[in-house]
Amino acid sequence: MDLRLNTSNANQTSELVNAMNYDPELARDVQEGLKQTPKRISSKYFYDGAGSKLFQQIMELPEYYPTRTEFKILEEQQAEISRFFGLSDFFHLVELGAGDGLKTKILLRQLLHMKADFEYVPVDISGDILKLLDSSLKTELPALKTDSFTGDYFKALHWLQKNKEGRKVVLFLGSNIGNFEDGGDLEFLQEIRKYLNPEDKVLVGFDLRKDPRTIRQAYDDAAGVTAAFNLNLLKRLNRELGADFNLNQFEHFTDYDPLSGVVKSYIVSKKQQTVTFSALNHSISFAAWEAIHTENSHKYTPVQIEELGEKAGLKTEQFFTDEKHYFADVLFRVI
Ligand code: AVI
Repeated sequence: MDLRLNTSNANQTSELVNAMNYDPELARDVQEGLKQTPKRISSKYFYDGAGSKLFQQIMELPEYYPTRTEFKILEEQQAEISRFFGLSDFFHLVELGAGDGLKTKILLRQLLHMKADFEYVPVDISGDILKLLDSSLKTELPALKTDSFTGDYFKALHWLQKNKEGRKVVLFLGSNIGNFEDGGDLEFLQEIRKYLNPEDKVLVGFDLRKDPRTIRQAYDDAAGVTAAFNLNLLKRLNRELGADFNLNQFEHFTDYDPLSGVVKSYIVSKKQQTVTFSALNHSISFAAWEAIHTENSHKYTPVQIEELGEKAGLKTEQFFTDEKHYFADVLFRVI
C-alpha cells in the first residue's frame, strides 16, 4: 500500500487538523450568523494573517482615500493636535488598536519634540504586532516611555484604570469607529467614557460623508483587492472550521447608501448550494444570489459626530480635517 499523501490530500489533512483545534467563539458566531436571515458574519473575522496583509494593500489603493487623508491631517496638524492634548501635566497616551503605529509615530515625535511628559500605551489584540511596534519604537524613538497591553479594548481600559493613575488621552484612529453595527459606535464611546475621568481626552478618526461615488469606489477597487479581502473570510472558514466553500461560486458585492451613510459589504452566493463545516458537523444552504452581510462602514456628518459625543458624555473640542473635508480626527473632552 502506498502511504504517501498527494499534495491535495496533504492540504486537506492539514486543514482538518487546523479545523479540529478550532476557535469556539469563531465557530459559535459563524454558526449563529449563518442561521439568521439575512445571513451575517462579523467583519472582526476579516483579520487573520492573510486578511491583515490584504488590508495593508487596501490602504495603499488609489481609490481608498481614508488612510492617506488621515495621515496628511496628522502630518500637517501635528503641533496643534498635540497642544490640544494639554501638555502642562503628565498623561498616558493610550492607543486602542495600535497596529503598526505608523500614523501615531507622527504624534509621538511631535510630543517628544514639544517636551511633553507622557507615556505611550499601545493596546492591540495581537501580541505579535505589539512586539514589532515595541522594537521599532526602541530604535526610532529611544527617549519614549512605553508600556503596552495585549488584549481587547475594555480589558485594557479596566487594566489602565486599576494600574495607571493620572490623566489619559485615548486615541482611536483610522475610522474603525465606522465598522460597528448600527448604534454600536455610541455604545463603544459610552463604554470608553466609563473608564475615563473629567478632563481626559479622546481623539477619534471619522470618515466623513462625501460624493457617494467616491465612497463606493473606495470599497470596490478596480484591482479587486477589497473583493479578495472580503472573500478571504471564506478561505479562513475553510481552513479553520473545515468548511468547503468554493470561492468561484461566491462573489464580493458592496454598495453605499447616501441616506443612511453606510457602505454595506456582502458575499453573494452565485447559485443554490450547500456548504458543509466538517469541524462542526454542520451544513448551511444558500439560495441562488443569497447574500452574507460581512461589513458596515459608516460615514458621518459633523453634526452626527457632535451628537454622538454628547450622548456618550464627550464634548467636541476640535475637528482636525483636510481641505476636501473627506476625513476628520475629532478631539473630545470627557465631561
Ligand atoms: C478597518 N476599517 C476602517 C476599514 C473600513 O474602511 O471600513 C475596513 C475596510 N473594509 C473594506 N475596505 C476597508
